[in-house]
Amino acid sequence: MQKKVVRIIGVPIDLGADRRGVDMGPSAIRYAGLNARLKRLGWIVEDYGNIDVPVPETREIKDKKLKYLEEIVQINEQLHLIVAKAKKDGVIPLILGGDHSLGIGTIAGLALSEQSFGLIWFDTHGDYNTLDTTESGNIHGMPLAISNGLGAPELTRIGGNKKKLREENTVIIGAREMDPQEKELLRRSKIKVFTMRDIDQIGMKEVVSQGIRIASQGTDGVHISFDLDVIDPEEAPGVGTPVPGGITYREAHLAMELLADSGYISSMDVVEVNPILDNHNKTAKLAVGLICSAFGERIF
Ligand code: 5AB
Ligand code: MN
Ligand code: MN
Ligand code: MN
Repeated sequence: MQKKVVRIIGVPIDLGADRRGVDMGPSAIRYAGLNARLKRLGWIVEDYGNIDVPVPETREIKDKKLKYLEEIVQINEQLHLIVAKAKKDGVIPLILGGDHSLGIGTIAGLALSEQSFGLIWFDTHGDYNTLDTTESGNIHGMPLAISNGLGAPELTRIGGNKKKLREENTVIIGAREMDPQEKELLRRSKIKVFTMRDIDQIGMKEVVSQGIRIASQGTDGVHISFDLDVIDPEEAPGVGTPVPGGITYREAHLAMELLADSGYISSMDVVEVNPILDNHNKTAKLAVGLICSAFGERIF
């Protein structure tokens, strides 16, 4: 049997968020032992290293509605080509963030591939703001909308002027905080939103089963974009935007285990780990555990 290859791509960006610190996410996740554990699971690990990202203090905010736009465009232009190359090489891209604005480049890169994909977005937030709806001007609150062709043209045109995702194959899991206009926009889309209430009512197992069904229907694979802030801050204190009432440690693992069992995972982002706010790298260690569950690690 051919050995499976995962290609790790670090994106140390925090220009998309207000708080500094998530730029150290890729280091923290590697420090928590990611590569060795993936190898132990039988994966061939190709670590690409990190993309070049400018330091915020060397730049200025030109547009308060789209903070660090130029820099974020330039980073996602780089990232989308690297992700497209990984797909072409037939390896699984695993992107380590960094803030969630990198989702723009990942998805634009995947969209260049001949293989189609569904998308499961684990997040507290909808990340569906546009230039018109954003209250913060932070681009990490926009990547899902951008990938669906909504928002600043400088960002939607990365990787070509088309929608990068299939709405009917797109799912959000774990939502519990969205801006009013963002909610309206999401309601008008075909994106399926599973809120924390859905998880409370029907359980993570059922939510993920339905999510997999939606994301895999008629597609060649499923991309997982995992924002660590979906987990309760008790378990994941080191995130850019902590919000109470998140999913538990085990719910997060169960979700990854079910996804691994499905055999559909074709790429993954793990974003918003903030070592400055973390407690002895707890959140980065959790991120590594979740990646391993998604890549086939079993308790027994
Ligand atoms: B994250 C907020 N909706 O637009 C905004 O962490 C938060 O990638 C965005 O999910 C959170 O600034 C972005 C208030
Ligand atoms: Mn997010
Ligand atoms: Mn979030
Ligand atoms: Mn955040």
